[in-house]
Amino acid sequence: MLSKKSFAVGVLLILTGGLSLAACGSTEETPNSSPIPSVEVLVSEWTVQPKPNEVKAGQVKIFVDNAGSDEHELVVYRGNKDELPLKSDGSVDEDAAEANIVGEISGIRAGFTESKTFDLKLAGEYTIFCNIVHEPGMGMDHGSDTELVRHYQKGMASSLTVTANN
Ligand SMILES: [Cu+2]
Repeated sequence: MLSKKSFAVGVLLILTGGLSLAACGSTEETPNSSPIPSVEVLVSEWTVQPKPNEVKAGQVKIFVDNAGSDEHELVVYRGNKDELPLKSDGSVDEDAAEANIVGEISGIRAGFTESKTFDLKLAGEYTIFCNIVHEPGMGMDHGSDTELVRHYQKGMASSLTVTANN
């Protein structure tokens, strides 16, 4: 599909572009350069792993490191995983969840790290997840048009605990 094709082109560019291009994925910012607390989240197929998984309430900078081979995103939701409204297809209903969605980092390409500062001012349980839905890859010839890959259903969700700041 298109994403596989563009991924292949991206790999070619990196291979032909030399070290300077290959290095631009994750080294431009480090968690320690920021005075506010940060959480580093490793995403890949099909996991979301925050480190640490507990942080104090307030401004929090979240770095998402895509170690997989697929594009991913990270949606930050205030509430338990059990409370997430789902669509009938098993993906998260982001419209229904909107009031409790703090924000998201979208379009994180394979091999890249993206970061954003979120206002996690309310203590409690948060759920961070990837809600990308796409067609199966070219290699999966047993797939059909209706067998879409739903990253959330594959297991791309994890909890992040925000503790009171006092
Ligand atoms: Cu994903």
